[in-house]
Amino acid sequence: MIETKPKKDRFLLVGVHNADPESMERSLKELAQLVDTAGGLCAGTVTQSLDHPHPATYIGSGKLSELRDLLYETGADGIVCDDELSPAQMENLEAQLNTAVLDRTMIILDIFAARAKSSEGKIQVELAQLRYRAIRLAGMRRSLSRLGGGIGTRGPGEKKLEIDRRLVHQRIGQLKTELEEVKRHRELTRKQRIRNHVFVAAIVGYTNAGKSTLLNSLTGAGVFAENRLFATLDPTSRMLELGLGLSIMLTDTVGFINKLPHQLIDAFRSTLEEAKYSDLILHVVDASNPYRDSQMDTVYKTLRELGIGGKPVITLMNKQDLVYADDLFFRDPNADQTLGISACTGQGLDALKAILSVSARKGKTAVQKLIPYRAASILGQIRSQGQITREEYRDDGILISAFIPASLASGLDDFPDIGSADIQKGEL
Ligand SMILES: Nc1nc2c(ncn2[C@@H]2O[C@H](COP(=O)(O)OP(=O)(O)OP(=O)(O)O)[C@@H](O)[C@H]2O)c(=O)[nH]1
Ligand SMILES: [Mg+2]
Repeated sequence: MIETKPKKDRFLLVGVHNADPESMERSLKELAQLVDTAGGLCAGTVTQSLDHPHPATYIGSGKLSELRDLLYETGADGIVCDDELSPAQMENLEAQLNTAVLDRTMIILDIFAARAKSSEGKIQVELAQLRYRAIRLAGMRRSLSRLGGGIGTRGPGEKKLEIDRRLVHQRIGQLKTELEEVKRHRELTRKQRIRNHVFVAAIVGYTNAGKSTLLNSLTGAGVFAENRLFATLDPTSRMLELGLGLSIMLTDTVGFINKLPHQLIDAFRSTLEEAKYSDLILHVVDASNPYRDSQMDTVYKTLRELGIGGKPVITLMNKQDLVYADDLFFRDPNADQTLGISACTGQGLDALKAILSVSARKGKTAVQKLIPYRAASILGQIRSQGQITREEYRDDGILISAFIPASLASGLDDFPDIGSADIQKGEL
């Protein structure tokens, strides 16, 4: 039996740089990875040094003819430009090269569309895709018809994206309403969490840094983690037990990437903002990646763009099992603390838990008290300002163990302290 696999479209990657050829090379390598993730193949690269991409054709006319020749020689199915193209650039390139013209944004949107699982994720991706398309419909229709239904044509859940201008705008309106609804729900859950005073640490970082692997190692969450870009789209939260009844919430989020399309940032704002309402940022870095420094810069830039700043940051230099010994003592100057870990081998995770315990308890005092029933109303305050780790109703009162702000602790001075030994006794 002969198995026929669907043919992969082959693309020439096109990049422009102004001064720093190294950063462009890094960006093109990443673009090749993105194209591969989206199910295409890289057939070659063409680069040009320019102060700004050419406003009409992205690259200059000389390069354009070089690109035309290379398209002919390689028989590639299209080109992918490393920056987001304007509608005019896309139309002009398509007309002059007679081939499918895609850009970095389309590829990232396509990957997101394939990954979207939850209804919120699907709405967000489709909205971002349609916003991108709304101003490029004519050019895209011609360009994509050359690829026969591959990259760039798929919406979430393999659904074909709308191409009729009037319907696109209608659908955008509909999706915005749906998204508002989902957002309201998310707000509610968040408020609930704040009311319960759960300490939240948000795991953020560049795509493929190991965020989901870390959440899995710490909590056994069973989140999909894979050696591919954007494995995670939907935020997942899990409780992490830190001993003595103290638990905090860890939230895994979508990864960042250089030149993350603004349509995605807008559409994913509420998902990405999970980090905004956290008490602490855990910044996971792939320490074994040669480009880790620029990846870290991208993460901080994206956090700023999302209005997330001024929170304590712990940078986790992950994948220490792959790092050479002389590279181990790196410190992130933007973070409050830097810690080397390996989410795979478990190295450094106990130290991380100790740091998390200290952070979660900062400014809080551990109390173990027997509250008489006549003063039971104070439990409401304890619950709202602190975290109760144990609550037991006995004949002589309510026995509680809790972490509470010092100001509240002094208000409990009149009630008897109960040591852990007494608690044990009480149990007997
Ligand atoms: N060797 C090694 N590999 C790791 C480590 N942590 C994660 N990985 C691998 O790195 C790859 C990416 O891991 P994920 O946890 O999916 O990364 P992520 O940051 O969640 O990625 P996205 O969801 O795509 O943003 C997987 O193949 C993991 O097995 C580590 O400590 N050591
Ligand atoms: Mg992930």
